[in-house]
Amino acid sequence: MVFEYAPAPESAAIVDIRPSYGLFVGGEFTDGHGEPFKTVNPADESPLAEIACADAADVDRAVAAARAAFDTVWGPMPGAERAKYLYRIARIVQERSRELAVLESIDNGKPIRESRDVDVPLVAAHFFYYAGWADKLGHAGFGPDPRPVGVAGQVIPWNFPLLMLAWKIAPALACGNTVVLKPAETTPLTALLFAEICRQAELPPGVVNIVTGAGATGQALVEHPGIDKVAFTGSTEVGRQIARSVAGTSKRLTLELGGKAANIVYADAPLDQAVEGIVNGIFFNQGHVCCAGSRLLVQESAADELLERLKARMATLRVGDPLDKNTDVGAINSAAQLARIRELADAGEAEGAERWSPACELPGEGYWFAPTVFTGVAQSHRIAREEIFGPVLSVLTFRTPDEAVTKANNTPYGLSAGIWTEKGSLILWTAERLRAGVVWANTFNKFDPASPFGGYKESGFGREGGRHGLEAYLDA
Ligand code: TAP
Repeated sequence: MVFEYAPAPESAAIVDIRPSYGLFVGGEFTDGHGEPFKTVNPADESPLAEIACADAADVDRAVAAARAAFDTVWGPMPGAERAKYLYRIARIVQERSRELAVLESIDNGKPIRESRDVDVPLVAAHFFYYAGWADKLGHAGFGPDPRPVGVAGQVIPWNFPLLMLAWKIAPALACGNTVVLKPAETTPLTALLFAEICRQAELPPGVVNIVTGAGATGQALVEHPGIDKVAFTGSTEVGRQIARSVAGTSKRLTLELGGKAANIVYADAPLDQAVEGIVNGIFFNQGHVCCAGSRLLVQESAADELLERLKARMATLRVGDPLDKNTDVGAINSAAQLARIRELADAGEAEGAERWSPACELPGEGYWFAPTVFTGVAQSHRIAREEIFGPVLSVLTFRTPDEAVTKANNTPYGLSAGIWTEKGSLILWTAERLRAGVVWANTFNKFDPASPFGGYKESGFGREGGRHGLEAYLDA
């Protein structure tokens, strides 16, 4: 079967999901030679489309297409010309934002309010932001003539499918690299719609290639000798495997891995504002967020009051249809992820923590988990140590700022943290001592293309976003 490209209808009010999708290689949609797989709607388990699977030979073709485009077109192109394509992509993303948001919510399960107001606008913002850098790289402090690295192999997870794609592709292209990107198996659709957008923008063939498939496709990509750089976002476990496979080669590597962020609330904090930040920190995107505020550290004297207000607020959360604009918490992305969340929540109870969820009726079909809070959590409990990647909050208490910092840093991860207090000096004192790549003060889960993002320790290395995000894609 040959996949014909058909532009989306002019008034793409309704998303046009095709029965099957091919790989995007050298500017064409083509067959894959692996076993095709289905992507399902996590809100009701209905199959959405059949997706081609790239085997090692397909990955090889994609890398060859990216290399040819790098050598002949994209690498030599002046930055100002590359910028025009990135601006064009950004504008098309804006024009097709409704279609992208609906498709993202259908394939991922996230509430439409989030895909519409957060994910897709940030995707456009990333392309606009990095378009602005493309002709100014000589003024970015990397020396007068920084060069692109070459062909980048990029592997992304399912929690922010299109946004992670933008974080990877926008800086790579701005610097003059070409890319082969593998989306997650459970959320390939917006990456494939993005491939159409590349064609609509008349991006030269081979500059962006999308290879769909499971972990084996990702492995074939990161192990391919023809790529110069690996950029990975996903679990710490897979990140470790990738680091091992890249060791001893000349490939550059950046890893954005898991997290177990502490959201620290001091007793003087404005509690209602803190409650909003806690809810946003752990229930945004069903808690499928690497920087989720999954450990609430609350000062003992304010704990009872805060928990009472938090529970009252949780009782107002609407769980259900991701396409309903009133929904706050959508579907869990996959059966596998739901099983992991259940296992960890059960472990929380078994280890002696107290579990609470508001009364809420979950849909009968699909993958669902009610917003959950655990109190009486000890640092040794699995729910305090392991990344749950779901709508589950573990609450611990502290008495002094020193204790807060010690508990916050007592994790192998180091991606993000939050601090809530009226005292500016306490914010600075705490932030200086936290071993976390991003520290939010009196807010949480705020993202901006100009801000670098990345972790310490087992949360990985390298920064994405901002001027720092250029470093990974330049031989300076
Ligand atoms: P992973 O299982 O690690 O999957 C991430 C990507 O890697 C997917 O595309 C996956 O393909 C692919 N993959 C699996 N095995 C591979 C291998 N051996 N070699 C190369 N690629 C391979 O993570 P996930 O479950 O999708 O995402 C959840 C994790 O990602 C969480 O731990 C979360 O914290 C982390 N995450 C981190 C960040 C940042 S910025 N630090 C952002 C988002 C998510 P399949 O989908 O086919 O398995």
